Amino acid sequence: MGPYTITYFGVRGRCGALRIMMADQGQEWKEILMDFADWTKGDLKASCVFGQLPKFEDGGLVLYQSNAILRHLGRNHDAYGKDGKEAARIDMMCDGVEDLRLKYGKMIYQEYDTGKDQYIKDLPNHLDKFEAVMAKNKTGFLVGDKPSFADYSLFEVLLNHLVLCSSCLDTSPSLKSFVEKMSARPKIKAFLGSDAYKKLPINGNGKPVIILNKEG
Ligand code: GTS
Repeated sequence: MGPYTITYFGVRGRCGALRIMMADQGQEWKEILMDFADWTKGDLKASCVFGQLPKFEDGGLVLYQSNAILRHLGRNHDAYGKDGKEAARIDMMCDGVEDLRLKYGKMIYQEYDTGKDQYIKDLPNHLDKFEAVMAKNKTGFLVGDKPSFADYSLFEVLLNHLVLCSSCLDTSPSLKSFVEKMSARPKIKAFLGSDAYKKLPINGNGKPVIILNKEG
């Protein structure tokens, strides 16, 4: 498998979970960072199946759609459950994370100024579902006893939510412990501390705005 290549814009965005998963799996990959101005005038868009990035290459295999790429990594790196039943539940949880990711994206890109406060107010209602599954499984992962691609996706979306609202996991003890344990996995810790990760904004529009202090 591999070498892998990601072509994407200079944001974490829809490659955040992929990158964390590859880092944790000890998989190296190459990045082609696409400038948005070049994207709009170039031929790359026309060559992409859905006219969008990320584009992912695994040798001669070319994939689009971030969740399809996550599933591919799940199959390549034994992170797709131990049998068909676990795989089906992992798919279900990944789709649940996608629903949350879409709500988050809508708020960030379309309603940040008018909808952020209500979004944060409603958040426990969404996080409760993941908290219940995580608490019931008791292994520290959503399904089975090791991280699946759905765990990497959930982890990344929770990291983004913690930037939006640092107390958002205070009423979700299983999710809080999940984030702490995933963050402490040595390869994830190294990746999250790397310049390659830190230099990239979460989203393309610079939101959420981080207020560091009263003057900032
Ligand atoms: N469902 C797709 C996925 O999950 O990969 C969505 C991909 C997508 O929306 N890509 C955006 C894009 O290519 C960039 S981002 O929203 O992921 O940051 N936009 C440029 C365009 O021309 O549509």
